[in-house]
Amino acid sequence: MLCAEEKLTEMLREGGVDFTATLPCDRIKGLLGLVSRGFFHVPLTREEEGVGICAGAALTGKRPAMFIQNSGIGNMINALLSLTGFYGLPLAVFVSHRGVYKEKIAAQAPMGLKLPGILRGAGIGFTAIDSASDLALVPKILEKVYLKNRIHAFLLSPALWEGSKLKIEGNFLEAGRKRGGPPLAGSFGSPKMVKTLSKNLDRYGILSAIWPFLEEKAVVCNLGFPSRELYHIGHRPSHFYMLGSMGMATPVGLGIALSDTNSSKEVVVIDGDGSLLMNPGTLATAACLSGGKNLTILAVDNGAYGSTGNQPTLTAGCIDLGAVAKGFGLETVKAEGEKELANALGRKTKGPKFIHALALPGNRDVPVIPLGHMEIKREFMEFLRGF
Ligand SMILES: Cc1ncc(C[n+]2csc(CCOP(=O)(O)OP(=O)(O)O)c2C)c(N)n1
Repeated sequence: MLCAEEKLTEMLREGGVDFTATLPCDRIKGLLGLVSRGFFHVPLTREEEGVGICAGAALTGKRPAMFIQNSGIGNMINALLSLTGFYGLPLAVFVSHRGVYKEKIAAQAPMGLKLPGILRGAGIGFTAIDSASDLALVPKILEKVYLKNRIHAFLLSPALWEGSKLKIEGNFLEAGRKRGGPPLAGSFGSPKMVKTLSKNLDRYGILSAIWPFLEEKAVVCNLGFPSRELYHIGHRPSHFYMLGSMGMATPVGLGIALSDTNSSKEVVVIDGDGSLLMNPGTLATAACLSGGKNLTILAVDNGAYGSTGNQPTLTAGCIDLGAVAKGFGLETVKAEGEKELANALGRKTKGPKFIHALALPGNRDVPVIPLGHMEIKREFMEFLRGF
């Protein structure tokens, strides 16, 4: 018997889908594994970019489909309306619908709960797929999408995958390594190797190594496992844990640093390669403003969307994140291993500093942060008041 992920991919094939673009969500990692191996597949840096790429593909007569988390709809909405919808191009969007069913992460609720209203308000058709039997609705709608040039969102409840027998083959990086680093199916447009960036420390190892040096500094930490791991290593009121809003850790840190007009106190952002690639413009903003000299951006580059199942990001392919930061004009230090990380943190720079911390992929099995978001904010603001 086929599991829900296999049934859906069969329907996509029968519906003529021939171009896919994905940005991961933990809850659809099995589906993403099948899609990335079975179809022409573009791994995205930002959901909005996928709308443009799929519009281009549709202009050539392709039948594009995107696979994303509902938070990504927030990043896509303008392009969906002013590009795909405006020019009457087809796009099927398969959305991992978070925040509504057995959700452990409170920050998923605001977008998840409001999603139907947002789509309704935008005039975008959508269908809730809450169980395997609802999958029967997909083929007819998909046909309409491509024949009538419509946008349609399929809201995939996590309930759909409950009890799924799909065996996720390790993670994408493991799969790449086991095969000796061959290309992922159709990924990156042209074949690129999947490389591991470090043989040394994983994210937890890096966070443990830098933890003693973070005392008295304002720390803004990336969402997902980075924040969970930092909390587990040792909570301080000076930590602002991002519980959602991928791509916003560095902007938040920059805002804090810019507000300290004497640049007297240090602000450290612990960010990730996936999150920085989603919003790289912020590196340009940080580099070119005259303030924010007290900002350190520590990019834990594990070459993967670690928190959602270690799907490779482009830094595991062809992008050197340190070179990107340097290209924008940031003072950049590469660091691997405990000593280099300590030296990099201690190094004095004239402007904002970018530490390119190379990491092994992987997450430690630590629970979600027990603090509420308002408590995190209160503690952190109190710490900043004494800043
Ligand atoms: C707009 C948006 N798209 C997708 C997600 C799902 N998501 C949460 S964490 C994450 C991976 C972040 O990867 P990276 O910044 O490299 O950090 P890592 O977990 O690897 O340390 C993704 C894709 C999200 N929260 N928001």
